[in-house]
Amino acid sequence: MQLMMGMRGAMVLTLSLLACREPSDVTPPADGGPDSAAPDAVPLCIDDDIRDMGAGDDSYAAATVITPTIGNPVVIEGRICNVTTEHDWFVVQLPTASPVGLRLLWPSGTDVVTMTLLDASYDLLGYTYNRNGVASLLKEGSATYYVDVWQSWPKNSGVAVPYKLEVAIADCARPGNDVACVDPARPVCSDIGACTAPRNDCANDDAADSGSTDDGPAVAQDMTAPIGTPVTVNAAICATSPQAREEDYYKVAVGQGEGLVVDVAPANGVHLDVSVIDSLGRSYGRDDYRDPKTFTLTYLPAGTYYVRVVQPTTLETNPYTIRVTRTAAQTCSSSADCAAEYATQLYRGACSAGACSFITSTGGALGSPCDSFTDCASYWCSYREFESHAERSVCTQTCTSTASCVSALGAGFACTSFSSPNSNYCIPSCASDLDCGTDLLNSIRSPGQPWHYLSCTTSSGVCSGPLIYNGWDY
Ligand SMILES: [Ca+2]
Ligand SMILES: [Ca+2]
Ligand SMILES: [Ca+2]
Ligand SMILES: [Ca+2]
Repeated sequence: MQLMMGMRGAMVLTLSLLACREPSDVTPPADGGPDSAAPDAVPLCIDDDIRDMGAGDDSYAAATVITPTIGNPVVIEGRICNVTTEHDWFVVQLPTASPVGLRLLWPSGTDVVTMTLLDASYDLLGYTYNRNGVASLLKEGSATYYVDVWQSWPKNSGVAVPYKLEVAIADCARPGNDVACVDPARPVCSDIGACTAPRNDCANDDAADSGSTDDGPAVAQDMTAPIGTPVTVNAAICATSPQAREEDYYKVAVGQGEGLVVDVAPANGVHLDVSVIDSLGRSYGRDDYRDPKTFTLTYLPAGTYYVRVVQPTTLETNPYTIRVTRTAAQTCSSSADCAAEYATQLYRGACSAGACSFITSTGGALGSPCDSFTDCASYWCSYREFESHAERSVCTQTCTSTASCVSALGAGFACTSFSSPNSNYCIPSCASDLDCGTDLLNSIRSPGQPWHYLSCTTSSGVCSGPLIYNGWDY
């Protein structure tokens, strides 16, 4: 993309970028955004930063060089105003082509500050603006990136707004991918996808968070003990949020075919988010709506498993207790064994060497066994989280009638009956609500169950909704 500077160039850039913005990154201002009207009188920029003294940094040719290394972000402090010539350009130069993470912070309010990211050929990689005071971009594919910081609202505003620009090599690829951070000094995958040091923000936290922390898998507390011997840790946690970053990690090593029971009991009635993951970050189970929670996992492949605890809703520090128990090894003989324990365990459909693993093949034809959408050429797998009899799960397709399912997949299949016609697909005929699986977003649990199960009409074998999606029934 050829960039032209000056008011007319800026307008062209704005309009073309609006057409390709990513919706998740962009909050259009309600009362106007980047200026596309004719220019008014333009004031000078007052209180600009030191890089705008002298020749300035208002074009990519005059960009300030940033050379982040693996580790914590480079932090640049600057000021930006909305006069037509004021842009702050940076060029990020990395040793090799690597993902880059950027975060821009400024006082939230009415000011809209915009960050544009280009590659070495000035092709657009990303674009974000809002008035919330924080904007992030995480992109890959280059060793050289150009970053343009500019103010798009209010228009013709000559008083500079302070900002901080954080730039890092995104060595853990995506925010929260803590398992990719193997250095105990930098165990946390930050909001911009870089392994960073923990922040230790909580008051009255537990012993594991004083001094060093347990904020990533690389520094997880080891709860491995002999089979059948529970290990209990009394801990505490505050919110994970921009104000207070806190996670507690635990790990346990198991042998082939063993199981785990993980109990997490918060005090003070607070809700915790708990996940059990493997060394690749794959989730093995969930229990989102019960506090206290219990996860029961079976037929695990030998390896190290991690329990991640976060407190999403309240800032203050609350105590909780975690108990982990290894259970005796069993040997699976078929995928039915893998499906037998289903209430809080995600189905892993491959019985291999006596343990149950995720199916990792891709492109499966209709009727092929599956445990996730990526196993199937159609991207439709009939498995629905925490259903019973998941061993019947196969690659499937959307449908409008049970007759079409029988035609495509054979007897014993039915078309779901959700309220949105486009979300129905062929699944094995149900004999109970548990066979239908769950609506993960519905917090009203079925009696005696950790989840809200969908409804089975036993006479027809049809599962029906409604489902909740982003707050809407469909
Ligand atoms: Ca400036
Ligand atoms: Ca400038
Ligand atoms: Ca803690
Ligand atoms: Ca912690």
